[in-house]
Parts: sequence; structure tokens; C-alpha cells
Amino acid sequence: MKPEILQLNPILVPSINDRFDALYTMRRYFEQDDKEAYIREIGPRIRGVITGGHTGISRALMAQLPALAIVAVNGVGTDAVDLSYARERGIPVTGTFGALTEDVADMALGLMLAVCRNLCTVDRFVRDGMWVKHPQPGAIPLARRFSGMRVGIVGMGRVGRAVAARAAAFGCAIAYTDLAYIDSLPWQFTGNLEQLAEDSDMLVLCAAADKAEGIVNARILQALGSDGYLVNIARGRLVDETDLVHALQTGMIAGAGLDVFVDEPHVPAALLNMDRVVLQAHRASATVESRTAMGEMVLDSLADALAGRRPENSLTT
Ligand code: 8YV
Repeated sequence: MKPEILQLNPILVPSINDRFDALYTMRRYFEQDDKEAYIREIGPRIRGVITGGHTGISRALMAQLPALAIVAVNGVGTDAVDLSYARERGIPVTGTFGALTEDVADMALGLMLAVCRNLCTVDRFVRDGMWVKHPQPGAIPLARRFSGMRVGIVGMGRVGRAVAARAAAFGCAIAYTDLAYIDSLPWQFTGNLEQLAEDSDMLVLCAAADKAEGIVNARILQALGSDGYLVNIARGRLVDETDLVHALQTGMIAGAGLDVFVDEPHVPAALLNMDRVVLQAHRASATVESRTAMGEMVLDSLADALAGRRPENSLTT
């Protein structure tokens, strides 16, 4: 009998799904109408869970899976999994560390450029036939130069470093904050987020959200200032969204490029018609390449855990 795996989120790479189906009995939670009844029925037999970084798994759901041998996060953020509970039960929680770095960093750069150069606003202007109606050059406000900006990176893990390398190629001065100075990095460190914001034209959030909820609030946005931009490709919860909306509405900051939000898929209504923001739908790792590499890592982690080996990317065992 094939082991039963509870899958909390869809996986969008057909070849990866085929391999899961060949190896396991896949229980697709997201397709169920009555999820509670489903778990009552199959919960006792579930050996592994596959979930997304943003979705994670609640402690309550894990508690209903007595035979659980692994939680494989198809992503790098493990902030939505109760790691201490998993540790208590000796359950490995794995992530796809390294598989999505380049694409997430590319998305950060895309947002950084898009927000400075008004790419989306002008795209809408052209599509709406406004260029023909208003061909005079003054109809579109001048943009801002990204090359050479002072870029402040919050969280200097794999993604932060990849963003730094890319921005450095644009002639940007890079500074960062993290829990501590990182010896091997050539960039400027500051332990003070407010100082980093004050010294940056572009603040880029690349941090894990585990212990950093709401770190970007009105005080930090004020320090970033009316010529400053915020880009978030990490987690919506890092930002106090009410403060962010207010900062954008009042011109306290110049603009924002956002891939993530507090209550996805809900985006604060005030942002929807605002030209100074560029919005994405949590797409940073959503490429064929990243999602295939992530799927491969999840397959490896499941195979290890179910064979009684410690998965290489386990954070809890
Ligand atoms: C993914 C993420 O969108 O890695 C993460 O933590 O949030 C994203 O890359 C998600 O995990 C896909 O399921």
C-alpha cells in the first residue's frame, strides 16, 4: 500500500504531480468541500503533509494526524508551521531552501524597476488609449532613476544576498540589517531598521516573518521618507498594512512594489487604484523553474522521511 499524503495546496507542475501520484496516495485537501469530515476519515492514515509557505499547517490539524512523519513545505517560509510542536513530536519540517532564490530576487528587481519607472501605470495609459488622446510628453510624469539608488535590504539570507548582487550591478549602494553583522558580506550593516530606512531610497523586505511581525510601521516609513520606496517579496505581515496605506495616501513614501499582503488574496482596497504602487499576487517563486526544483526537493524530503532518514532540509529534527 502506498503511503497517504495530505496535500494542502495545489502543485502546478504536471510532471511533479505525476510523480507524487505514482509514489503516494495523494489526499488533496484543497479539493474537499467538507474538510473536517475528510480529516476525520483519512487523518489517522496520513504519513506526510505537503503545504505552501504561506499556508503552512495549524497545530490543530497536525494534532489530528497521529501517524505524521513529515511536513514538507513547498516554499522557504516556515512561519505558518508550529515548529516547536513539530519538534516536540519529532516531526521533520522541511523547506525548499535555495530552490527559488533567483526567481524571488528577480521579482524584487522587477518590482524595484517597475515602481521607480512607473512601468505599470504607463502600460495602463497606453492600453487605455490615453497616449493617443494625450500625446504631449507632459501627460506622463517623469519617473525616477533606479540605477545608483541606495538600497536597504531587510533580512540578508539567500534572497537578500541575491537581491544585493543584482542591485549592485545597477550601481546601487547596498546596506542591510539582520539579526547580526555577517562577516562574509561586503555590504554595509546596520543593526537599526529605522537608520537603514533613513539611509535608503529603496527598502526591500527579504526577511523571515517568524519574529518580525509589523516591523515596518509608520516610524520606519517616515524614516524612508517622501522620496523612498518599499518593496516586499517576503511576507505581508512584516508590514503594518494600515500604516503603509496611510504612508502611500499621504505621500509619506514615494511608492511601493508589493508581492505579498497580510490577508492574501485580499489587498487593501485603497491600494487598488493607486498609481504609486505595483501589485503582484504572491508570484515571486511562481516560475516553471522554481516550482519544478521545489517539487523535486519536496519529493526528496518525503522519500527520506518515509524511509526513516532525516531529510536534509529539516528544521526541526
Ligand atoms: C510560495 C512562499 O509562493 O517560499 C515561500 O515561503 O511563500 C512562496 O515561495 C509558496 O510556498 C508556494 O506554495
